[in-house]
Amino acid sequence: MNTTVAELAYIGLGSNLGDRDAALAFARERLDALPETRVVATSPIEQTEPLGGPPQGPYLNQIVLVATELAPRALLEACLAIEQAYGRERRERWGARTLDLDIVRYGDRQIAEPGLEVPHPGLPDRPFWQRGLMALSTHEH
Ligand code: A4P
Ligand code: MG
Repeated sequence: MNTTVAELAYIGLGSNLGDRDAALAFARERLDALPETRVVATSPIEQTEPLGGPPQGPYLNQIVLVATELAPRALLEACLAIEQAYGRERRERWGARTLDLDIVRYGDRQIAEPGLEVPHPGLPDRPFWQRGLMALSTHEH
């Protein structure tokens, strides 16, 4: 008997290299294909100026709302695996590429563990994430 209840998690997608729309589409498809997980809704895609780091091109950012029975740590590992799968698929053809998946929120949970902080500590500084969460807030209950 499986008594796990699905929870709502918000995944932040970001790409600023190569075919950015394709990177986000890849991430959405792979999230929906994860076990015990489905994509419930997606925010509009925004082009944003890079925050921090060395000089670099603009990002495309999007928030994806998933309903998942994966625990936060399992969801994080799945996100990292999606990033790696995208890197592997592109490496031969296009060289550098980037796809980031961050767990922005996971239900109401507060998590501060090595390698996993939820809500993501970047949330207060990222208006594009805040707008994405707002756009999806009607799906909360
Ligand atoms: N980690 C801890 N908490 C989390 C979480 N809630 N979600 C750890 C995801 N990962 C989390 O991440 C490094 C490690 O963070 C992971 O192994 C995980 O254990 P990473 O994605 O491999 O490394 P990174 O992306 O280089 O660093 P970091 O600190 O995750 O940076 P961010 O926050 O991803 O920022 N500007 C714009 N406009 N838009 C962007 O999307 N993104 C970044 C990268 C910089 N500037 C940006 C954007
Ligand atoms: Mg990241």
